[in-house]
Amino acid sequence: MSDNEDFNLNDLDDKELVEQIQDDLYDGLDEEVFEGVQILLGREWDANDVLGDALVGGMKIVGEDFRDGILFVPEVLKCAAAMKGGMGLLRPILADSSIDISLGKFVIGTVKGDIHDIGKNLVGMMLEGAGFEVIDLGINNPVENYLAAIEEHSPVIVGMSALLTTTMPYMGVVIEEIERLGMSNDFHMMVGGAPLNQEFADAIGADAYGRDAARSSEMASNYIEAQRA
Ligand code: B1M
Repeated sequence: MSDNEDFNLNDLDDKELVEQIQDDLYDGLDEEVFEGVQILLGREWDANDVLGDALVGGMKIVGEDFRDGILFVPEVLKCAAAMKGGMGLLRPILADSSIDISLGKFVIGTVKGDIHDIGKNLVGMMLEGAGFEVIDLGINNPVENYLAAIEEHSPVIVGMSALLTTTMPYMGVVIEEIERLGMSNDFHMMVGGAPLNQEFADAIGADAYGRDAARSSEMASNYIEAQRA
């Protein structure tokens, strides 16, 4: 019998379990990540802490080794799949809103040339939890997709996500086109993604810069409440 057969995630204390989930995420072990998240939730951990400490913490390590050429795209794809599995468990909890009244529609999508969607999906979950109806355009969106969604859904906020320094300028293209069409007063424009900052958001004329999922959803809710006051 191998050592592994004796190994039980339940036997680990919280700190060890968080580290184990990070390791399993790194190794792309989706079932183990799922089970680890389940155990932390069973120990009455707050879903936001599970997300931040175990999943986002694990993905940070993956990102560093990806940058340094230790991990490659196929491996990182497995990590991303494991992360999504864990997020699937947290989704109903994070999106469990006690707010009855919808804050309105929030269109969100990753911009053209960019296929990163984990952060965008997280932002979407938190927005749902806050009381928005989220229209998710997915990844790799040209300006036409945003315009079509705006026409179809009349959102209160339009959000764009970019994870690459090469794709973030495309957010400016979308905002310019929206301004050219005279639509910029009809809704708020929020941008976010790891390489962005407030300065960049200001430079391209975005109304808001969302640093992370929790702050983005708080900013969006505050904006709508101020509009309604
Ligand atoms: Co890519 N990748 N990747 N990747 N990837 C990064 C972004 C990178 C920083 C890795 C690195 O070098 N350290 C680097 C970008 C470097 C740069 O531009 N300066 C990089 C690269 C280079 C690439 C490729 C070019 C690699 C290649 O092919 N040679 C390629 C590009 C593909 C493309 O998009 N065209 C590529 C591919 C991939 C995978 C497909 C393998 C996979 C994506 C899988 C998926 O998303 N389904 C992947 C991954 C997973 C990453 C890292 C490791 C993790 C990203 C992530 O999910 N983070 C990433 C390294 C890193 O960021 N540390 C990396 C966790 C997530 C919760 O955080 O996405 O930042 P984040 O989202 C946060 C905030 O940014 C914010 O809230 C979120 C939650 O708190 N936020 C918003 C995000 N969007 C928002 C929108 C808002 C508001 C807030 O308002 C609307």
